[in-house]
Amino acid sequence: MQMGFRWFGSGNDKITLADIKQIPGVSSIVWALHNKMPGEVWEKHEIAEVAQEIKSHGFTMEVVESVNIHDDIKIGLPSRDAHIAAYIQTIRNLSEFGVKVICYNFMPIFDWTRTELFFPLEDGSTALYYEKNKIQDDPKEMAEYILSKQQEGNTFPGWEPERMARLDELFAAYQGLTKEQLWDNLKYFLEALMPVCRECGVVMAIHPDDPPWDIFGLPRLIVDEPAVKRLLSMIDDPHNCLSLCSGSFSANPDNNVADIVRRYCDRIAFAHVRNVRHYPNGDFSEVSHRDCDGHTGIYDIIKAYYDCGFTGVIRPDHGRHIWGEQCRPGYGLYDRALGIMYMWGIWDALEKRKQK
Ligand code: DNO
Repeated sequence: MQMGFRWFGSGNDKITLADIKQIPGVSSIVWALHNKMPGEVWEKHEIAEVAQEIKSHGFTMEVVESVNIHDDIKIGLPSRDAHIAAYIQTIRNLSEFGVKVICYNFMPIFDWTRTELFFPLEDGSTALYYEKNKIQDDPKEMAEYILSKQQEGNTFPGWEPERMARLDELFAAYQGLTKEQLWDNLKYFLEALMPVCRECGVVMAIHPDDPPWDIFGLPRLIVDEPAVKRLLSMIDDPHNCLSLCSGSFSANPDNNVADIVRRYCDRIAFAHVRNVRHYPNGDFSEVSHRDCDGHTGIYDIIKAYYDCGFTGVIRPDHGRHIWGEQCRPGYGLYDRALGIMYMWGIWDALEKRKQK
């Protein structure tokens, strides 16, 4: 595996590339142009600026997370073709800078969704938390809560305030869209992209829905193993892959992430590793990466990647907020660095054992 670290860019992240350089074994920066709205072309001069910074610190930048998808594509409006053309141009531009994997998601309106961003854990740290009961009524209340935690220069991925300001309009546009139609629209989008992906050597890697179930009446697709199977066979092309996020899938205790890794390893282009703790009422909280702190099965997952000979980028996903760090929810330096050391610990032990 190559170890990656998500970085939100100069001026948009308190963590610097120099900080990241000091975490053992990180070779790849997982990046994006976070100021771009879905549908906008990422211009070469904008990419070049970030590329120069990342490369000057000796990192690779082959994974972009995310190039977000315009709602018109998800809804299947006639205007989708223009947005797809813009997306294709972005793929071409990114490929010129060595980008090999584009992580994206196909969730209607909301990206990752939580009801509490700083939930106190018993050890004195805080972490992201999902309370099932709160996601039944008013999407606006939830969105307002999440946006209220955004600070200047500290954007949340997938929660563009400009889009959130149009929630009524967006809900109206998605009104009546069925799961099957959403699958069709995903297929249409990917089919249009595949020729350029082949030509440019870029893989589209979908991120699972987080959490993996419908919310506020909006359909969600990438929720379990049958959905993964459907996605990969719907377009059976090595450029149609997964960004396997362990925490997203394992919010549903019926999902076995290590099993998904073993079955689909050759179609996993990028991985997020995160641990989740379930509560009997269906709520869940995020916890440290240590296996016994949650229910995701981190050891089994890393072992599955190891056994499959995974060579792609793996990054720690959300961490807790520890030692008083003031940071973007889930994306502090300290706990993600601890997560990396835990993953290396497992990986190195497996490697040493093999050598004996
Ligand atoms: C949240 C992230 C997601 C992810 C997108 C990928 O922390 O895991 O926002 O980047 O869903 O498109």
